[in-house]
Amino acid sequence: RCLLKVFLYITAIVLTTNSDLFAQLHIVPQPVSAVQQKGSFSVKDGATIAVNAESQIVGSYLQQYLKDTYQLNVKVKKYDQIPQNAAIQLVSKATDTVKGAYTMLVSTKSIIITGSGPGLFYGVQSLIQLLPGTISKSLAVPACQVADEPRFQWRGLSIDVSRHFFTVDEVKKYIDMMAHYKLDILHWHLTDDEGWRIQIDKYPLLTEVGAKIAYYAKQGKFRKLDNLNDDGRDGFYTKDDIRSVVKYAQDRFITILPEIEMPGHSEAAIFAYPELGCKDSTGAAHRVRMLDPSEYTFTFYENVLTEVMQLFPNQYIHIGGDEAEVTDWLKSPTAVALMKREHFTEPGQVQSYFIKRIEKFLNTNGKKLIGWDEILKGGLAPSATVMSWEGEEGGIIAAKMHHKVIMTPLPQMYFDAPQANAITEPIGWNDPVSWQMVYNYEPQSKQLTPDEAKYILGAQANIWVEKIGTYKHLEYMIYPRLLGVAELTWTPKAEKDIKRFEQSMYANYRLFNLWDLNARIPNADGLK
Ligand code: TNX
Repeated sequence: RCLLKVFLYITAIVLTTNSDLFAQLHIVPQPVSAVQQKGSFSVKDGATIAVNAESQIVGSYLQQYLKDTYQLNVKVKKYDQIPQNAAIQLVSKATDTVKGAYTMLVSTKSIIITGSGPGLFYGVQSLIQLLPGTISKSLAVPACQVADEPRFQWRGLSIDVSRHFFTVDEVKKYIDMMAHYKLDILHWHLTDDEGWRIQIDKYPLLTEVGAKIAYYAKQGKFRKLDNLNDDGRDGFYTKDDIRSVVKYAQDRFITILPEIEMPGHSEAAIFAYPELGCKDSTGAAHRVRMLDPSEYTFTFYENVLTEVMQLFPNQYIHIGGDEAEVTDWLKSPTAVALMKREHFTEPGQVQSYFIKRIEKFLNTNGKKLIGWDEILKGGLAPSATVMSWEGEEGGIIAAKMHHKVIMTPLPQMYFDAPQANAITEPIGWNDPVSWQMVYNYEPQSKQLTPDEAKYILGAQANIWVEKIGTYKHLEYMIYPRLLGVAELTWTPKAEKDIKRFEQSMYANYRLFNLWDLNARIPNADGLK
């Protein structure tokens, strides 16, 4: 099977790419401008990466990459003034251009990358994509001139660690692969019905009980779950784990957006602390996924968020808000009393009240709230950012209200859908979403005026793992489709070209091979 796989890899690459990889520069996402020149430069064992104080982290990153990937040992040397004869020169320059902008000049004498912190890092990623797919002590890079900057500042991907737990090392590999394609936001879906994955000191049962849902389900103490024989389902991250992932991401210029779900999708938390759950007038929990809008719940979640905010230095916190079964609240004495007091006529207003209270709390602590598009129901919280997943409609409405928006619509941005064939890739819901569909997605809808379109921060691909039981399977769902997301969020709209992209995408399979990345191979099974 392994031999067959190697054979398929090679045929797919040979069939679909130009056999001479140097005939064209293959950088994904396509840079704003990239011009190939005559000749090449070889990065050799013992070469020097010259850095200044600000480019040191990126220099060490490249050094480590060359060692891990090619067993090539290079030196990093720090200078006040970078010498012009060094093989690789990483020149950090504070620029007043777009965040992430860089230039790269590969001549027959040297490689010079110039940019600010993230820009330098992205320049290094472009360099990495020009390196060969075989291990050698001399890596030839085609001479070229690249000038580049991103179109959007939100280039995201999510990971669901609730339905299936992924280890710290797996999350770090996920981050590494995102970084290769210049993505900059990892949305970490840390809580859901099937598991609470983040240590909270004040409420230890969240992880002692809420992170062991599969164990309780096997004992018949929690409802029946799909894929129960998936052994890796349970687990959680300690605070040290979280800090180490945050730092790892930071070094790769990736911001982590933590998500703590409320008021729906909260079954694991309620299982650990039943007092949180929505009850009927007899006091019995009549639904186990919905939080009761009680003072106990608000205090509990404010305490949780206080600990979460300490771990994540970024400005945004995602509070979920999707698929809340708001009609459940009509049976809850707490919610009914709240509706009476606030003169609400329908339970959607309770959802809005809930989110607005949480937003106020976050804002008081210097953070901003993001929620799924259902937070529009009953009135949007004053400064909330909306993630539009049920198509683009919620995002369009929010942008017209001058709220910030991240486009992550079904079907194009949903990577839990099969890539080509629902029979050979049995996920269970959603029609196939091909890499071509992903590539052709345009985040700034025609329904928006140019002024409204500015509220679209970018786009993000989402993946849910109810039916995905291993890290390898997760990679298979994400690649190569993620390369499409990289290009649609980075490359100027006018530069997009699906034929050229297809070539570059296939050229990247030689790197997938080096990285041991389990990407689906289009065409290998006769399906695009
Ligand atoms: C809806 S997409 C969800 C996820 C599920 C997915 C598939 C979204 C915001 N919420 O929690 O995993 O459907 O069941």
